[in-house]
Amino acid sequence: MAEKKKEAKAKKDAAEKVLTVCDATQQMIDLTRKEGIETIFDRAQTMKPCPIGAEGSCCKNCAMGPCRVPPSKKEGEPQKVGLCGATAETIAARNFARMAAAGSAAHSDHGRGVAEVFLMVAKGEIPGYGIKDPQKLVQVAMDFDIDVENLSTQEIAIKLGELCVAEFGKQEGELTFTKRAPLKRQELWRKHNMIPRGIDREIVELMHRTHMGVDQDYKNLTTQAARAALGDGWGGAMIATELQDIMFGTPVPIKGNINLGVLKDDEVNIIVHGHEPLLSEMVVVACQDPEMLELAKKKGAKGITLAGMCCTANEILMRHGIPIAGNFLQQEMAIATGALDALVVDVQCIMQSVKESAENYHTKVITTSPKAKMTGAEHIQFEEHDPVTTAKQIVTAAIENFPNRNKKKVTIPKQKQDMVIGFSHETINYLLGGTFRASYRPLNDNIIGGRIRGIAGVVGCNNPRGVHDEDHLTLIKELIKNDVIVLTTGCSAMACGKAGLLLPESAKQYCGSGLADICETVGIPPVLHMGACVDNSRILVAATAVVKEGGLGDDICDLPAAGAAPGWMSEKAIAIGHYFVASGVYVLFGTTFPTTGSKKFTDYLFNGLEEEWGGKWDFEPDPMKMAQKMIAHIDKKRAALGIDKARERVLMDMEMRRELDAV
Ligand code: SF4
Ligand code: MSK
Repeated sequence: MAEKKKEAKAKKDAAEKVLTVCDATQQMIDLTRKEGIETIFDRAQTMKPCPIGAEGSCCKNCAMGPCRVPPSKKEGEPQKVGLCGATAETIAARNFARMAAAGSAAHSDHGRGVAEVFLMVAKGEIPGYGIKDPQKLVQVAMDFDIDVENLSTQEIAIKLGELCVAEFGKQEGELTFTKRAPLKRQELWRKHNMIPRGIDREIVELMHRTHMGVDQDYKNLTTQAARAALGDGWGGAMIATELQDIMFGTPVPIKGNINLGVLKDDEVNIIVHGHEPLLSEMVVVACQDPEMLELAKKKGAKGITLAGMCCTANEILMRHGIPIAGNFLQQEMAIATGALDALVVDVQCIMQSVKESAENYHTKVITTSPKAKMTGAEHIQFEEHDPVTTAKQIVTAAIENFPNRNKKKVTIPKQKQDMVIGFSHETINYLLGGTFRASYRPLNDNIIGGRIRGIAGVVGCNNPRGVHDEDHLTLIKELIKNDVIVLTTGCSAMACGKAGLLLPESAKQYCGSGLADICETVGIPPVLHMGACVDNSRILVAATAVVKEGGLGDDICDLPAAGAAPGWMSEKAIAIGHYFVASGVYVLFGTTFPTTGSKKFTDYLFNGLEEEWGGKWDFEPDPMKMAQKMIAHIDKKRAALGIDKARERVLMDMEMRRELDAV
């Protein structure tokens, strides 16, 4: 009886708990609960995370385990070790390193796919794709020391494609894009043997070193984890971003809109979800094809609405203004609108539960990548040589499914928010400096002068262990209130979009006077949407450009800047965080931190690394405190640069004036 009462109370508490600050999501949580359809928000209440796994104290790297080595509870009690004698710090470091390896592999495999398609495009083997940004092609080719003067566009593209594909399997030397980093950073990387040789090689070596009985020095493991992560940020992810820009266009500011209200009750609704823009670029074209529109009409629909989810959404939003239906935690919610005819997925961040959710409605879940199939889902494989045909097949399947929609089950939330997006590094350069003298000088001057206090990168996922979107928004509002300009990507950018922070007008409402003035003068929002998860590489390039512009030190670690992922969940976030730390940035994670089971290792990440690399990790679950820590770090850097005084608006009295006159 007591058990039953307890269970009933737990259910009541869960029902009353605030789960999201997004009204559209709340409406769908209420609806799914009423209909008895379970979603991630419900599972997060009933399944608690394993405390030993959460703190990185469980090793299952061999069949003598799993071994659990949580911190000793009683004073004087010896710290447990694994059967093989592995210490808590070795186990936590190995687990952390494996997360970094998996995250780096995910971005980099995406990058490899892009490089392979790019090469085929350059050779003229794929109809429908081309070179949309020849200027960027030349710039990137020069990074690879290609003699652009004597080559045609096609020849440059072929050479660049071949060299980019080769970066993945390179065995010796240094990854080409690492040359883009400030010279001081490159020297530091060389000193610590951290420059990646080849993207695949560093990940393989990291997996080897974390195997039972190999690397048992947590510091050595942390360095190789950085080498693999740098191979992601300055390698795989950067290749993905740059080649996608060359093929599909470098983003420029455009208007878009976001949230479940972008779906339409009288049109065929298709959502593309995942991370790669290769197929979705062509789905955009197919949805505008007169033949497809005609078919949609024949089936009783007024048209075709294409929307995105997660980072595939960011990719087609940034380049085409295609609306976003929602971020990571909204994937089941989009299905629950009852108006989704096809959920088309590629790779990463696709919850297996979408198939189960779709069983309650008419939604077709269509997988497209041979790397990511889902039991029970329809598979229409993306044929790289003929993306037009694959895209048309997918759109046709969605249209054919439209008549199966049960109108009584359709509930589309009305929330739909406008936003301005498309802030690539090149765009920021032009916007701040002007087309004829594109430069970061005005940004640097405003930082030095104190109107902008510093720069923050706020990125990453949603995590149902916290309140959906809330941590991102609380943190970012506090930062811009304190004149810190925010660069954002991924699901964090979408949270900002839904809350109206990606509109220039939001500056007046939320920013401190310095940042508000700049935003008004230049006409930009205080939070700049820079793209998908792989586009965090754009933040690295922007940070380097600020260093090279001068006046703010000679390495990334000198900048008044900090990074955060308050609602992270993906292994990719660990890879991103680690390449930012290894690039000299102070990085804070919220929600949970995967190494706290080992005080020694965590202390190394949070304190020891700064002395060696200039950057460091930190954990802060409270977003307000997180903002304060970031601002304190920014102020510390301002003081070190000697520009802290610029922020103090000292009013001169007569005596001070007399002193000045006397000089
Ligand atoms: Fe246990 Fe060592 Fe095997 Fe890990 S590697 S499971 S700590 S015996
Ligand atoms: S989609 S990795 S939930 S940001 Fe890139 Fe969002 Fe995180 Fe996936």
